[in-house]
Amino acid sequence: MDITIKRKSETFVAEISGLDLSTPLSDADWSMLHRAYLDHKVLIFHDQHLDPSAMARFGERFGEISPHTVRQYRHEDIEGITILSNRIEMGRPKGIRDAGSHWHSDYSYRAIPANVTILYSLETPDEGGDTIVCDMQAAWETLPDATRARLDGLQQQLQYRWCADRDHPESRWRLLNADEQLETPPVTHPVVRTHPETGAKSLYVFSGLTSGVQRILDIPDDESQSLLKTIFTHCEDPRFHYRYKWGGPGDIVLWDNRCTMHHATTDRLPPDKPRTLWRINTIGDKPV
Ligand SMILES: O=C(O)CCC(=O)C(=O)O
Ligand SMILES: [Fe+2]
Repeated sequence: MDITIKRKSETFVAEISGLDLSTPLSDADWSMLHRAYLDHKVLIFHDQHLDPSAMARFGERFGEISPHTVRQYRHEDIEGITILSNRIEMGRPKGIRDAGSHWHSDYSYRAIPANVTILYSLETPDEGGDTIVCDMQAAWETLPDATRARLDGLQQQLQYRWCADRDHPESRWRLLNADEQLETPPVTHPVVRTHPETGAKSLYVFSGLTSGVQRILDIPDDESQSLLKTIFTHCEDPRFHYRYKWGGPGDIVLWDNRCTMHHATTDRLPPDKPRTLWRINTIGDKPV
């Protein structure tokens, strides 16, 4: 079967057909797929049939698998797979109910954040639970020159679930136990990062609460706040976004966390619309 690659949006996202990801990929297929990953940032596949080990084998093509920070919902056979689900089974949640209904990039709060995120659908609702991705290279390239000149080279400090409002129910002070607090110290990352494989620059700062951006370093506090506001508002522009409506079991959506951010919509998904996905992440590089 011929492999086809169809671009879905002006600057990023491609749908690939003609590839069966349940069997080991030949080196030629992997090299084509890796090129597509760098060119389109987000790849979509349909009608795939993966068991946990096939999912892990596919993930390993992108690098070393990095298990989720939340241990409770790791797959019982393969710890690198985390279950995202709004199902309740025997009185207990089957998976993470809402893995991020705000703009974020996976593990940006770690010293070494994620490279790829791969999501594989086992069941999807007829309505709701879409996943939105944002092209952070396009967002960077369309900022005014003066803003780009100001931002380039700046560093930010962030910490998992840091929030100016300590009483926020989702803040680290409300949600994390002592061990989890110790495991998530503040980290410093550039505001604009250079992709380690393509050399392209992207914005690398995210408004979601899990990203926990505290401030841009070495500039006055009010300027840090106003620059962050400028960036977050700029990235809200739908021309950088692609909204994926899950089509049913066997869909795969994967993205490059080094040059995109994403937004789940599972916070508004009612419990009578079951949605269950498997997720894998691989370890990326220290952002520079
Ligand atoms: O469930 C989704 O649509 C995305 C989940 C997500 O952001 C994540 O697992 O990091
Ligand atoms: Fe995420």
